[in-house]
This record gives sequence, C-alpha cells and structure tokens, in this order.
Amino acid sequence: MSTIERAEVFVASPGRNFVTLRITTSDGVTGLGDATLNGRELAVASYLRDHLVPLLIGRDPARIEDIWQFLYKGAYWRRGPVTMTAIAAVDVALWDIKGKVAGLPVYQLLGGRSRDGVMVYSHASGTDVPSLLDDVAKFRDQGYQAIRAQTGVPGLGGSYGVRKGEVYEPANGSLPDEQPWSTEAYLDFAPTYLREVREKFGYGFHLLHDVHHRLTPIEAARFGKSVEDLRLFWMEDPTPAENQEAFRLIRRHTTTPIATGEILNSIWDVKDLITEQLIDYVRTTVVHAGGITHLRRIFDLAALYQVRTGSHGATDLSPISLAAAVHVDLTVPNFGIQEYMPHVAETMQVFRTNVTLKNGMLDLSDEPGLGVEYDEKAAERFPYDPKYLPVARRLDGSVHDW
Ligand code: CS2
Ligand code: MG
Repeated sequence: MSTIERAEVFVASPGRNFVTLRITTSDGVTGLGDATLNGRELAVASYLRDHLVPLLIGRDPARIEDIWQFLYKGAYWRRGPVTMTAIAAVDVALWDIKGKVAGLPVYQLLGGRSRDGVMVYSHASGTDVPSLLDDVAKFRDQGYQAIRAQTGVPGLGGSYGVRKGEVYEPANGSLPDEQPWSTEAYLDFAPTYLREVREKFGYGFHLLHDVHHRLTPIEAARFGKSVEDLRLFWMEDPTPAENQEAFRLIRRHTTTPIATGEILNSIWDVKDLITEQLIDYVRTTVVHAGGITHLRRIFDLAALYQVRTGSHGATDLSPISLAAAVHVDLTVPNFGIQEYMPHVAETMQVFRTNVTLKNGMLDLSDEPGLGVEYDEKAAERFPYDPKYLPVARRLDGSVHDW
C-alpha cells in the first residue's frame, strides 16, 4: 500500500501571499492543496504544520473521505475558516494524488463533464463612473459574458471591489487600512451607476454587483428593489450571513437574486439559506469550505433546492484553488457561474496550471490530477510579506462590516 510520506507547507508571496500544501506518497506521487486565508495566512500554515501534518504521515492517501472525517471530527473543535481551510488543503491535495494515480483529471473522478466550459464573471471597476464604463467596455470587447461592476462612492475615497492597478488586491497594508463608509451615500449612488451600465451596454450580458456585507436586511431589501428592472444576475453578500434568518426579510421584498457564502466554511453555515430557499447562488469555495469533498456536499444539497453555485474566485485564492474550482464546476449539475480574476505574472512564475480562458469560459486539459505544478525554487524568490485586509469605519468613527 502506498502511504503519505511527507507533507510540506510553503508560504510565499509571488505577487501576494499564498500558503501551499504539498503531499508526497511513498510511491513518489505528489498532490497540491491551497491553504490561503487572506490576512490570516500563518494561522493556517501552523494548523497544518503543527497539527495536521503529523496525523497524515503513514496514512493511505486513497482514503480521502476517511481522512476528511478524521480531521473534521477528530479535532473536536469544528468549522471555522482556519480549520476548514487547513482540511481543504489536505483534501484537494489527496484528490490531486488520486487523479494522478488513476491517470485521470479530477473532473473525471467527479463524474465527468456536465458542460463544455465554465462561465465566469470578470471584475469591472473604476474610481468614478466614466472609468467604470470604460472598464465594462474593455471586458465586453474581451468576450466576457458576465461582468461585475463596482466603483468608489463619491466622498468616501477608495472602496472594496475597486482596482488600483491591473489587479484588485484588497489586502494592502502591514497594518489594516481604515476606510470610511456611509450606507446612505452608497444606497443613493450604487443603483445610479448600475443603471448607467445598463443604459450604455444594454441587457445582452450578465451584470453582477457585490454589496460586501455592508447593509442591514431592510437596507438590502431597499437596494434589491431599486435595481429590479436592471435584472442583476445577483446582488452579492447584501447583509452579513452569520444570521441566516436575515435573508428571509430581504427575500420578502425583492426578486433581485441573492448570492452569499464566500466567507462561510461548512454545510451547516449555509443549510438554512439553502433549504429555505433564501438565496439563489451559494458562493462557498473549495479552499475555505473543506475542499472538494465538502464543497460537493454543499453543492449537492443546494441542487435539491434549485440553488446554483457561484464560487468565490478572487486572486487571494491561489491558482490551485482556481483549477480545483474548474474541475468541480465542470461536473456539478447546478453550476451557476465562477468568479474569475487573472493572477499577476509573479504568481504564474510559481504556479503552472492548464486552465484556459476563451469567450468568457474557463476550461482545462486532460492532464491527470488537478493539472497544477508548484515551483518551489521560484517561490523562494518571493518571501512572505505580512498584509492585512482593510477595516471599514462609519463617518462617526465606529467600526462597520468590511
Ligand atoms: C470579494 C473579495 O471577490 C469578491 O467577491 O468579496 O475580493 C474579497 O473581498 C476578498 O477575497 C477578501 O480576501
Ligand atoms: Mg464578494
């Protein structure tokens, strides 16, 4: 029997910080898992190095489900982003190994293709409305079928979702950047620029918008109602999702579709949202929700209730997570959309993947496993660089949800 011989954790910053797990079997097969949790990277690295790696050595790498249950139930302390990200890294690395041993891409092990490609949405943004409209035009020209639109709110300086350079990177300070927020200003402004996007470009593409947990349920209801005729594909994270019940109130008032889940980590965190049909898209990911094994469980539950998938895919999820997401997205019957932002060149010097983009759709080749390689030598050129996500403060100085 082949056994797990080695499990190494790499922390590097090729363009941004990534935590990567590499498992090696006694047969010399390697598997990769992403363990990146933006702004809390070292907590997951320690969870892996200090607590999980010693438990993996000598185990049968083929027993993915059993190892998942052992790590989840065996910790006694359940759920949470650090735990679920660490378990995800192990799980994804084991699927990678299983694929390589079988000589099949992971999507074949998951049941094979349900579709020819994976529709993605790109991120159009601008510091003001004209620059946002230019950005939308650019992505329309590149053939994207779905575009998310965000711009800064006048008078508030920078905002979440707005790119500074080529790539959006919210974790930007060695201490958290504190950014002002006004719900009133946002609620007055956001519907007007989304309307301008529709007026200029029409309805021949999917338009998305991220509220980023900023509104109370009744404010979110008002927002959703005010943009109903713009036919958004979704409004994302209209209110913080810890309180799953809150979505019932939003639902009562608006038909604007709702997406949530990028910061949720387990099936229990989305259970009521799904079973009570309080959302339309579940945004949990392979990296923060327990790997392929657990994500499939969430997506299968969602399928029973006509809730579709829309996994988070910002650049703080490594190319390993993007590849794993595409394997899952190709197979699940209830796929909705995949978030996609290209990684910077430095990142791609360290991670080699076979993911391709054409006409706003992602696909990958038939390479066994995930189809990702990690260049450890190249990674050494990019040492860990501590970075925090920003914090939002209301105009009276009190802390708001970022
Ligand atoms: C955002 C993310 O992509 C999204 O929808 O909500 O950019 C999020 O802010 C970051 O991933 C946080 O690390
Ligand atoms: Mg988001």
